[in-house]
Amino acid sequence: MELEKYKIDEINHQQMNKHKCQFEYIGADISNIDDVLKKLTAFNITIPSWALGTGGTRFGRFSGGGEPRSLEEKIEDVGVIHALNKSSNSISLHIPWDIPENASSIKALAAHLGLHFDAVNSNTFQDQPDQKLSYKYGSLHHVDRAVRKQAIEHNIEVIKYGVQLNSKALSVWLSDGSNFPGQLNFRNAFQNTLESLQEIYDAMPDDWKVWIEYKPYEPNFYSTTIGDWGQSYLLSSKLGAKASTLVDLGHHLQGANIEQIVSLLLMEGKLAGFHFNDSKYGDDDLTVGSINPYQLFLIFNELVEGMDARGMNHATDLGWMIDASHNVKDPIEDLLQSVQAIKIAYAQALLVDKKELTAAQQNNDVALAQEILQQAYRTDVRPLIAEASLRAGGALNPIDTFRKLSVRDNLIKERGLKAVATGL
Ligand SMILES: [Mn+2]
Repeated sequence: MELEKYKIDEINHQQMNKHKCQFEYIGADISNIDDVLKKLTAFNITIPSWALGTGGTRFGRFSGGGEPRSLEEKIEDVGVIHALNKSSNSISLHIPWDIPENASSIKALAAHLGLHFDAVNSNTFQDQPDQKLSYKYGSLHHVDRAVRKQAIEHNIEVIKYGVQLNSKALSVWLSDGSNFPGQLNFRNAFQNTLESLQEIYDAMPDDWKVWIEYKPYEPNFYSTTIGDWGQSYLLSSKLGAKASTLVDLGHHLQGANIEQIVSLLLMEGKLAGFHFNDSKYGDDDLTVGSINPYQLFLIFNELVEGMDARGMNHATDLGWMIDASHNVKDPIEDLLQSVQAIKIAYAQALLVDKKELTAAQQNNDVALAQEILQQAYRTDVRPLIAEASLRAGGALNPIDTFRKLSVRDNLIKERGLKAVATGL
């Protein structure tokens, strides 16, 4: 289904007076408001193809109805999200869950909805039904060269699909690791991974990038071969300029200072981008900003500061992607909330008074530095996000509009109550 703009406009119209009041109130306080709005409008966050169905856990999965049954329907759902928030103009595919059988018709559908394809993701953490060798003991790090070769070939195949769709990056997450002490020789596992990645790297087109994701544990619980940002950075440094480190917010041990990691990776030109989500305990894949919005703000503060220091374009020079999926919400509402939370954190970071903060840091004025950051964090920037969305042709309040237009009911009518998305 496709959302008609006039229906969104009608709901905006009903909310316009209240919005105008709120926008004028906050606008009076911000000197560079046009610049902030321009940056907010340009800032888009990629929707992963695997998040459009209801997520599951290893214990169960409770489908919500009207889920997309094909890649085409997943693209249509991203189209709905983008029509509402004007901030989700791309989709990231996971192979083999979402193989584009007919690239040109898939591309045409996406373009019709104002979408393009971001990074493609490989999958060597599961065995596929027609697969010759098993990944039970890992893929790119495997002790057996034949298994490594199979995993390398899969990644090269994913690149080929991506090239057909005009993607420009391959995102690699490995579950490779060990469950028990003694199971692995760490150095050999690392070297095998490096050699395998080098073969994949060499097969990439010149204008492509490879993003190397890390994760400390799960599904392996003793060691992960790319377990932290240092290990990922080591690999991406050895591979070359087209390789960099992808930060997934859920892939850290509790208490890790993610904003500091981000700052240093940016300094070295080795930050690929983000998988956004939130967590209370581990890789919970909860809605972005639902648990710790202050951390998200602090990360964006480092991003804005670090990107500005290198003269980078906030909207296009890093990969911004959601990697969250949960089992009790409507997936489209969940994604709308996530994008909203990201844009709020970004807007707040844009409001930080950099000059004053630098002066406070130089003077060791610790209390003032905190005041400056929290002044920005405690600003209710939602009218700014709404105004940016309105100017781009989206909804003032995307979730509210999604509900008022009964989008899910319409999807259930179209696809049925028992429609289950492919993927996780
Ligand atoms: Mn991820």
